Amino acid sequence: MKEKLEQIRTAAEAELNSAGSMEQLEGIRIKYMGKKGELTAVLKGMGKLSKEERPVIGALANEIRQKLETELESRKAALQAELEAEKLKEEVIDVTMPGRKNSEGKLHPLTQVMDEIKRIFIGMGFSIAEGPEVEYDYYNFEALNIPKNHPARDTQDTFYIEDNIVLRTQTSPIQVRVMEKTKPPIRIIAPGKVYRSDTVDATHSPVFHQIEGLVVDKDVTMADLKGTLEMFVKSLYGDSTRVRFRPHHFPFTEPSAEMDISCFNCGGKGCSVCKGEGWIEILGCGMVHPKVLANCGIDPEEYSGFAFGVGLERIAMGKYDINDLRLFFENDLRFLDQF
Ligand code: 2NM
Repeated sequence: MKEKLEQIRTAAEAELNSAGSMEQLEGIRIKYMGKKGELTAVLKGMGKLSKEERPVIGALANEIRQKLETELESRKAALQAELEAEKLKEEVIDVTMPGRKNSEGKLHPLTQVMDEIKRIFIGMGFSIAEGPEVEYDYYNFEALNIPKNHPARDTQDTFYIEDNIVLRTQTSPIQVRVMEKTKPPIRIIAPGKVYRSDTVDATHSPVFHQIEGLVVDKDVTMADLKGTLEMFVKSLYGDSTRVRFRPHHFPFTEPSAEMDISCFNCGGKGCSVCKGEGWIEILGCGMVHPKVLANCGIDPEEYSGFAFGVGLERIAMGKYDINDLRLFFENDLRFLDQF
């Protein structure tokens, strides 16, 4: 019996020393010390031993079991440490590595300027109106009192789709459509793309952006026009901005004017931005022509209105000091990233 126990000890110790995984260690525990284990079997068979033998073999068997249990635990601990060390090595993080850069999207500078202008007019009670970019000749020209022989109608200036269908050359056809179906008061801005048959250069593009505005109500006067537009540019360029109006001609407004603002760069003293003038041209405007109101079913004896048109590219070029309009349309990220 004693030899049997020593044999178990030797075999178990050898197996323990060569075990390479937690599963193997558990297998060894079951093999020797489990319910049906070899060592357990010896302890269970103690009853059959003689009175003299029993305490000697019992002591030895217990000693071996304790020894094996201790060794098993320490092998487990060592293996656990080994596995953890390996895992740490595998998952090591180099905290000195540069981080992954999040690429940050931004709005196109024209969209930013468009949003800012919309925000200002919405604050003054205007709503936003939209309409088709492919438009009837009637809405783009005829209703706006632009006569048949007007140079704007020429194929030199306008893209024709068919005889009576064009790419809109301004956003005013939107306003004609709104006037046709809305009883005043009307307070709208009409933002969007417009098209003209221009050759591309630093200041011309066949596609550009406009925001036009329209107010129609009883007793609307030139004073309302001036007050509204002065508020607008003071919001956009700052409270110290001054305005001046120069007489002009548009077929759809009478009287018509162009509005200048005091130079946002030099305040009016004269600099390279305003080319020594102290003033910068910013928009066209006027009182809606009675014929235009009548064309849209609004009685010019009862109602009057003012309208204006702003070129977005020109505003953005001034605001961001951009000298070539083509940059807006090339989508070069080196340009777009700057705004
Ligand atoms: C401008 C300048 C002046 C204008 C006129 C109208 C309408 F539809 F009411 F007749 N909409 N926009 C207008 C007036 C546009 O752009 C430079």
